[in-house]
Amino acid sequence: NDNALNELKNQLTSTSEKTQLQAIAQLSEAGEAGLELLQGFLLERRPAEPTVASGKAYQVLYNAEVPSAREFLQSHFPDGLIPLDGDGAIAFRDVQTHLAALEFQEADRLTVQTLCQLAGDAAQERKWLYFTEVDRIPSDALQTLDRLWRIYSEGKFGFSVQREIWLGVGKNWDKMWPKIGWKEGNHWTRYPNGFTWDLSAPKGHLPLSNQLRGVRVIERLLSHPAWE
Ligand code: UYC
Repeated sequence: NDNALNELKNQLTSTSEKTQLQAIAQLSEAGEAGLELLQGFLLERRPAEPTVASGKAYQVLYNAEVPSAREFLQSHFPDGLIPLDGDGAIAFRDVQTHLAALEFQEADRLTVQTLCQLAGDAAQERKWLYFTEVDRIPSDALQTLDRLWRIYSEGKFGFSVQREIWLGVGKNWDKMWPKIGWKEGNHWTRYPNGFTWDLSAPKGHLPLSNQLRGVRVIERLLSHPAWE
């Protein structure tokens, strides 16, 4: 009813991210009226930086399978919530599309691929990063990838999220792995099916960084000047 919808609409303007996310989840189940409120929310917020809440609202509309919602996004946000242009924009847009669609496994694969592209020809050909190549990845590219992962994951995923956890455990990898679900006891989580490819995953679970060749790549990624 109207009262309940109004209350949810108010909650969208809350300063608490958690309250906003709860309101969005409820609006996503409130039929077309709920989806229309989410559209209004995106338009009102448009001048400001996308947030975890606007990312969620976008994701709900994108996945609603309601033609009017898709048409709204097509006409107002045809390239996703975060406008991407310049060098490498196509790769970032691909990542954005899969994140918006909640296709986290494909987004993860494209993220690694994009990092390799940015790290130079040798890395691109090899299809994995050598740790000395990580510093060549421009800060703004890493920040863009991180932003995409954060806003389409309720703030759960992304390099900066992993970095905070890593700093929180005193840069101790043995403490880090179980926290982000990459290891349990003595057992490494197996790629790809051992990982959790949805938002029920622990904080910092994605994007993945293969540890087969050691921790130096992720160490460089999480110590990159981009995060200072
Ligand atoms: N894999 O176990 N991983 C692969 C992870 C390890 C291994 C890819 C992450 C431990 C092999 C991704 C973890 C290990 C391959 C990840 C993990 C291991 C492979 C695909 C938890 C054995 C086949 C992209 C830390 C004990 C490929 C890529 C190959 C692939 C990710 C084995 C994304 C986060 C130490 C044999 N694993 N990986 O990089 O190169 O190939 O042989 O981390």
